[in-house]
Amino acid sequence: MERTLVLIKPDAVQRDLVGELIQRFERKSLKLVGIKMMALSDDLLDEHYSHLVGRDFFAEIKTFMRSTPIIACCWEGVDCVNTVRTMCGITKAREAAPGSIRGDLAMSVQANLVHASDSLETAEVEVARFFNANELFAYEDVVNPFVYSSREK
Ligand code: IDP
Ligand code: MG
Repeated sequence: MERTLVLIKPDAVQRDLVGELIQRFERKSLKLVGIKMMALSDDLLDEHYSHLVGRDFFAEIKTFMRSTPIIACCWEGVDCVNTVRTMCGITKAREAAPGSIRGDLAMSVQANLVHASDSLETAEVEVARFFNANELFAYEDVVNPFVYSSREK
């Protein structure tokens, strides 16, 4: 079963959307296997946004991401990396599809509420970047037989 990293960003914390965002993933029937509030360090952000080093907005994103603590979540599900990206919508929130988190709830490119891992390889690296092994939990999901058919797992 895939796992993916979601970060609930400072704009969601300030706008009291933490519960709404967690609820969207819960209602989709993704399984929550890790969650914590964190203040992000400069070093961690350099690593996490290393693909954006050199862009003129790099310093601004780091300041934004450090403006409040964030909520890190690890979600599990069949094909959940792509599913969660689709649920988040495209980066430029004001053009994101209605029905997606960004499409429904945000207008900005920078303040777009959530981070979600963009591939299975990235997800593995990112989950390990934000969670220690003992902060991730394996437990029986009793509704699982009603979420997936036996052939899908
Ligand atoms: P993603 O979050 O949709 O995967 P990335 O390209 O990985 O988008 O960028 C990471 C984050 O950096 C975005 O979610 C957004 O907060 C910020 N960002 C990306 N491009 C811009 C930009 O052109 N201006 C300001 N912030 C940006
Ligand atoms: Mg990205």
